[in-house]
Amino acid sequence: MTAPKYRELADMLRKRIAQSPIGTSTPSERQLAEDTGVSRMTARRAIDELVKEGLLTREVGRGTFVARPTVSVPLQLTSFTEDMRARGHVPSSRLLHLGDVPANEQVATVFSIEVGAPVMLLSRLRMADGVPMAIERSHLRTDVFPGLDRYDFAEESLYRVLIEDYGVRFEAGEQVIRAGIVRDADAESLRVSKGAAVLELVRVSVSRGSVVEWTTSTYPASRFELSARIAPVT
Ligand code: 16G
Repeated sequence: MTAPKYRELADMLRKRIAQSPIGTSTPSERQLAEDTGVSRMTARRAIDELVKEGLLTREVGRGTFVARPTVSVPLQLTSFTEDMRARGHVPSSRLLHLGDVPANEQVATVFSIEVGAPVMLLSRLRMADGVPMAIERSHLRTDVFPGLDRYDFAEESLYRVLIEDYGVRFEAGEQVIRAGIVRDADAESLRVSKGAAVLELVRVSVSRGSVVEWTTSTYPASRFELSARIAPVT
């Protein structure tokens, strides 16, 4: 059985995209249909497929462009700022929330504190070269890090502040990765459609035997890849 037409067309476009710089504008449905002799519907399906895969981005009123490649995040106790810089991207953030919230049961269990005790919630939209990559919600112990709310976390790296100003020495961490669907409230900031697939990375990091941070990072699945060194079984 031969592959459907739109798949063949998508394959052809995939090869072209691989050789085009990020941001290159790609032909419109109409143009593509004309150039290749397929129907507009087939051209649309092929483009849709590539948008879904994260290879192309559609910008309303502007057209379709070659998307930036997936960001690769290592499984190490490094910060977003370091990860992005190491890959040649310019990191930036938009502050969404910074202030105390009462610990719910989950937060209280993670930090071994009373339910209702104040914890600092820092929420940020994290970007690479101005493109939204993740929404991060970090919980931190207010009593262990007093005065965290005086920092401008749109500019600052949380890990730099914790290490240099509060003397944290990250010694261990645990990370859980799970698939999910974007929260409706996050879809616009992340520039994905409602219902888009995301990956959530939940990190607990430990310094001097105590949990210092509990962070959930929500990445659109299309912009994310995880890489880890695989150690031999000992
Ligand atoms: C990373 C960490 C996150 C940490 C943040 C600090 C993962 C999955 N998470 O995103 O736990 O809070 O870096 O980033 O890697 P910053 O120092 O750039 O503010």
